Amino acid sequence: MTDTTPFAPLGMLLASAQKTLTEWLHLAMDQTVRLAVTGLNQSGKTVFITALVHQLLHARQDSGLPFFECVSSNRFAGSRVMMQPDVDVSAFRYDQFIQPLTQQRPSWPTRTDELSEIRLAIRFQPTGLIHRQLSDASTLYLDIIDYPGEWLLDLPMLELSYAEWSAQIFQSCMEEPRRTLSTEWRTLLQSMEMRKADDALLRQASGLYTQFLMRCKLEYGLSLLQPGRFTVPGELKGTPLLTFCPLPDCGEESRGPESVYSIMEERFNAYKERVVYRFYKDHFSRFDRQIVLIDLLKALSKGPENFSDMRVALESILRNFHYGTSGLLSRLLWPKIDKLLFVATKVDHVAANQHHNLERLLNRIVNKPANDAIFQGVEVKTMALSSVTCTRTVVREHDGRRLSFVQGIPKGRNKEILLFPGEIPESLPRAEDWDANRFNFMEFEPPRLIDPEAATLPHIRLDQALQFLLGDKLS
Ligand SMILES: Nc1nc2c(ncn2[C@@H]2O[C@H](COP(=O)(O)OP(=O)(O)OP(=O)(O)O)[C@@H](O)[C@H]2O)c(=O)[nH]1
Ligand SMILES: [Mg+2]
Repeated sequence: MTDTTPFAPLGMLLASAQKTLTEWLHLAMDQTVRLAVTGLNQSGKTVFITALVHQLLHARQDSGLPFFECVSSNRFAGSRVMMQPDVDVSAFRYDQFIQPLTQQRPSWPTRTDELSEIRLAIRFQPTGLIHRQLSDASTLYLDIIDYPGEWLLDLPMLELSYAEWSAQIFQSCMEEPRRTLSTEWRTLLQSMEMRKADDALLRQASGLYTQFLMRCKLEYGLSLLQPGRFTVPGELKGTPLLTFCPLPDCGEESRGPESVYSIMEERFNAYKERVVYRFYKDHFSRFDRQIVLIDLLKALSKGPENFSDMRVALESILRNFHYGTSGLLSRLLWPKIDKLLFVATKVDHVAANQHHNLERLLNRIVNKPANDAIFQGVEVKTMALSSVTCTRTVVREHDGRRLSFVQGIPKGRNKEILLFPGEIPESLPRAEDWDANRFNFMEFEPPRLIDPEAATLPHIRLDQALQFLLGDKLS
């Protein structure tokens, strides 16, 4: 038996150096785009990534992408899923998501509970004379990661100390519904012996805090729930890294080295460093382009608290990305996002004549982050789209008026219905809109394709999103 052990690390080193060199070359030649798909939980990230890959893989045979210039001008030469760049991240299981979506009785992907990654290679004929003379076809590599939306909410914690974070959480618990939902947890804290930490007590306190977060999520659909791993723990379930909770400021005398406060503060800092910072550094600090998916219709349906909770969560998340234009060197070393697309997702939940209002409402919601990004030189666009269209608009006479209905199969049912989803306000809803319970948008089952083998999934404006995000890199 030959002993190859001493050479293995050298071989591995060379392989990884080579990989890095290739990555850098792609970046230097502007041949890689790292797309940040950003969105709160259930905003439609996994479905968007799946639909995007699906459309790109089928773009040559069946071009349902008239506004994606590279395809409509016949310069698109095909695309393929490639080996992903990082060996320590799971592969995004495109096949596992697309198969159920396109079968006779289709179903949606399940909620994401881990990080995954996909790399697509897109071959195209360049338009520039010099490029054309150098080669017949060029390749653009598109890297995308998928992750549970809940984890995104941790990014704002990076800027906060334990005391500041705790104060923020207690402040939010002054208002309903958090006030009532957090009662049991806060009552326990009041009666807890703080001077000496005891493992069982730490677990009880963090357990009740986790229950409180879960109830906020499941009963009220709230978004701003920190730490994100408490509701979707992934591989960290049950570890001390997730065994802490916010504590009130109880004075110096209760902060001895063995006190509950010291131990929880230590764990909070370890969580920030080992979980949040690592996630951020490895996956969130190196994007070139960003799409922010916002489920405005769900937020409207869930009521004013949920709506404002979503806005605060979004704004605090967006503060963690780097925006601006960058030259070649800074693109390699300190990448920045130079194109930002805000999207209202699932626009097929409402009739076509409401799309414009949804876009105007979206503009109103993202006004501040959009203006901040524009100020830093970023190209910004907003649009309403649907990654997978599940309904069609039907216009009918009703009481002498022509009304637009949507027709589709509601989630959990088996038969199509015709329903009037109502109207979308073009600006922020007023108190009387909320009081009148005007917003109640239904969710739908995926469309049943007549010939799933032959057809691509229907969408609304996915091609315009692709054009905005990738068009210039494919020219
Ligand atoms: N009608 C319609 N529904 C959609 C569309 N995209 C997503 N949905 C619905 O939204 C749900 C959530 O979509 P996902 O893509 O799983 O959301 P996510 O952001 O990945 O969620 P997490 O993994 O929990 O963070 C799906 O199960 C569908 O019910 C769309 O384009 N049209
Ligand atoms: Mg997902």
